[in-house]
Amino acid sequence: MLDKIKSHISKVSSFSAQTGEELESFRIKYLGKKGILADMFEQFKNTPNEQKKETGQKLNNLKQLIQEKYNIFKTSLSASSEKIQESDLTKPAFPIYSGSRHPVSIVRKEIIDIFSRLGFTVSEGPEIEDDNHVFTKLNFAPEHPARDMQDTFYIKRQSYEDSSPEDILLRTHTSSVQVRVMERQQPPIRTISPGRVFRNEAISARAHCIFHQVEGLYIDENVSFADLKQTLLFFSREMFGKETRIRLRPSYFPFTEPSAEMDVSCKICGGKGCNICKYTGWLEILGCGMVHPNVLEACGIDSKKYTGFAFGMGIERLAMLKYQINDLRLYFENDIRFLEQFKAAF
Ligand code: 2U9
Repeated sequence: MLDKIKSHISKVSSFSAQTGEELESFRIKYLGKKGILADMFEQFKNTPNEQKKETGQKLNNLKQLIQEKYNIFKTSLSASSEKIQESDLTKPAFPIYSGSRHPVSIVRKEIIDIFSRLGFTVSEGPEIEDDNHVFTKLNFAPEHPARDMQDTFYIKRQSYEDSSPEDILLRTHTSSVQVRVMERQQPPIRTISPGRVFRNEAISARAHCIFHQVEGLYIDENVSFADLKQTLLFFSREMFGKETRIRLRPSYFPFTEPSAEMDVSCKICGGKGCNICKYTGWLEILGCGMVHPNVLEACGIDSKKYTGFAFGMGIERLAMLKYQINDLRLYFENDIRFLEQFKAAF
């Protein structure tokens, strides 16, 4: 018996199959119901007890070897038959579907690139915030309507320490990120914060409960309104072309004083008037102002020594003007026919 096993081990070791048929006869010969292995296991029953251990081990080795041989040739023969099919050079190629960047990502990158060239860093922070960073430190009065549940999404959560309710909410602007920068860093500060913001609004062509902003902050000694104007003029010319003009209209925000809204000359009509700019020649693109001294003090910055400017813009709105998109909902629907139109833009 042991000799027989030895001779089969050497035969199986040197076996190779060139075709599926050869492999199949190998399988029938060794692994079939009436094959060599079945026969030998039958004979094994009559092996004297003192030889059973050694014979059993050798027989199992043979069985394992046969199975491995069979598996190796089965995989290699089926792979090579697939290869033959694949190498049909007349077959049409698989189409390569390339994606495109979302218009919000394209415009966000453009804004970041422009301000990076002026030395602004990019800062990020949490979307789930507290009242302090979104409202209180930004000089919002306790009864300011923006704090209202009708404008802001609140999250009910209990404090881990004493189970009291906490003022957790979704940020309504990314100014909260800049409050966090000021808390941990003294001037000079020159940073922009792009990110998602959330407002409790009914969804329509012109409003959405989620949108993207970029806010900017520049704080140092002797920063003036003239610095703000020059920075925003540079930004507008880089973004909309070097012929672009800007104008500032007085406005009000709790966190800046004085405050302004900024328009750029309409690129479509060059300022002459068209239906995009509603025949005014101007397009409103951002809000800005000098950081309120109360905000500086609330964040641990000496308002006698330092001044600063800030600005904020909605990315969807900028992309709407750039690509003449007339409905905000298109940004969030992921309709491939909308998204594919931005393939050409980097
Ligand atoms: C700090 C202090 C002040 C950021 C500013 C605006 C004016 C503004 C809106 C434009 C359209 C938001 O997306 S929008 O709805 N923003 O008008 N934002 S000044 O002021 C800051 C920022 C950070 C610490």
